[in-house]
Amino acid sequence: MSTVLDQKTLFSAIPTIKFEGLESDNPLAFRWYDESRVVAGKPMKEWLRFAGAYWHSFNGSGADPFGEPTHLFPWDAAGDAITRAKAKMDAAFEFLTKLGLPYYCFHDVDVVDYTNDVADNERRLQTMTEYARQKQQETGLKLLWGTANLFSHRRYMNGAATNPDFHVLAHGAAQVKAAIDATIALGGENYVFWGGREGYMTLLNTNMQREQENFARFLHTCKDYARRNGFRGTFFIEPKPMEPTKHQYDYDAATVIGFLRQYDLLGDFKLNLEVNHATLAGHTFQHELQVAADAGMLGSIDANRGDYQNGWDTDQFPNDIYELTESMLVILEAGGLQGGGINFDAKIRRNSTDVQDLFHAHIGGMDLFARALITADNVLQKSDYRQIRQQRYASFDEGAGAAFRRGELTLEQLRDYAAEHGEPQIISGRQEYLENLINRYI
Ligand code: XUL
Ligand code: CO
Repeated sequence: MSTVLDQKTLFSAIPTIKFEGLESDNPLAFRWYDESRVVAGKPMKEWLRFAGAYWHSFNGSGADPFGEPTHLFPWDAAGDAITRAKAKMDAAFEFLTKLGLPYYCFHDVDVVDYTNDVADNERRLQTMTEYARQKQQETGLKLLWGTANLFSHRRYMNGAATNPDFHVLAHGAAQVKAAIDATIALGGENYVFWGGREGYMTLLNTNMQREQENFARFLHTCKDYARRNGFRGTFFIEPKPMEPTKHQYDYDAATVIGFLRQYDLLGDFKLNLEVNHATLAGHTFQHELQVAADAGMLGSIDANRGDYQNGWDTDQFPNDIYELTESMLVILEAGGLQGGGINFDAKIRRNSTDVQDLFHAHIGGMDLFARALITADNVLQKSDYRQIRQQRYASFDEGAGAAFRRGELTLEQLRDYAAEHGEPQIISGRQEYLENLINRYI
């Protein structure tokens, strides 16, 4: 994308990407992702529900704090805001269709440039919503989720829903209203809140309790509006511990679940978990998935990966089969994602400037998830993985252990059990055996 190509020809040299299997050495083909192959009772396509992320693939310029853009998109030179937005959407749908991605996701400002005029922004988004609706009809592509960007504009520097200034909160609400309208009009299946600036930089100027109460009230207000207007999908909160704020309120899955419970939002909201956000919070992705699954809140995934050496959100495409297989074990055992899918919230590197790079990135990610799905299913079906874990807790399935779980034992009775039965056996957790098991099925 470093050379400014004619808009219509940007992706024209790239063929439609097909499944060719493991024998293929074609880098523009899938080796694992065979969308109709049935795994664990469902076609892969239904387990994975892949989505392309508008913001990275069609807005991400490759610029970093040290350097100017390296991805020069031809649609940026196409004329006025709506003409540019339409040219970008043509390219986006061409890309998504060629890859066979069934879904896409966007922020309001990804689709069309916004100004400071609320009514003008609404008109712009409505125009582009109508354009997208036609494109969806032509291609069969669907909207996995919509969202509003309440973090880039300077007015949000102190937060949107948690801003100390009500006037700013109202602007955030105006944006969410328009983004919900667009999501409903496009048959969007979910709506995401990622609170990039919903947090604080220093407690010295922050009333944390007030901000969190306002945040909850804001979410209730948005949810009530959407429900009144016919939105039946799920709202997702996307946890992240920091960046851009020093301390984000939606720190991790457990924190968000506690927040939703405290403010009576559990019925309408689930979680959209992102790999690189999990690792920034000091967790594995698998941990975050399991916390959500255990609460019945595993909604959707933002797929990417971080960098072992960097402490920030590098949003690289996933490429670690071991990590993903462990993640797929959690997802399969939870029965899949609730309403969501796998959105590639990932960007090609600043110096990846060939048109093919965006395809290679997505093909790699899709193949990796497909392979992880197959591998995890094999581990569950063919190995003693489940049995080992079940056996580990067997002492709670009968006798005194089961009585304890039923709440029938007092502290004195537990004490007497310990005294009567002497010192427990040393029982191995067998971690290395289990790790080898996963590698065996990879
Ligand atoms: C930022 C991030 C966002 C959300 C949507 O780290 O992940 O792109 O996914 O606002
Ligand atoms: Co994300």
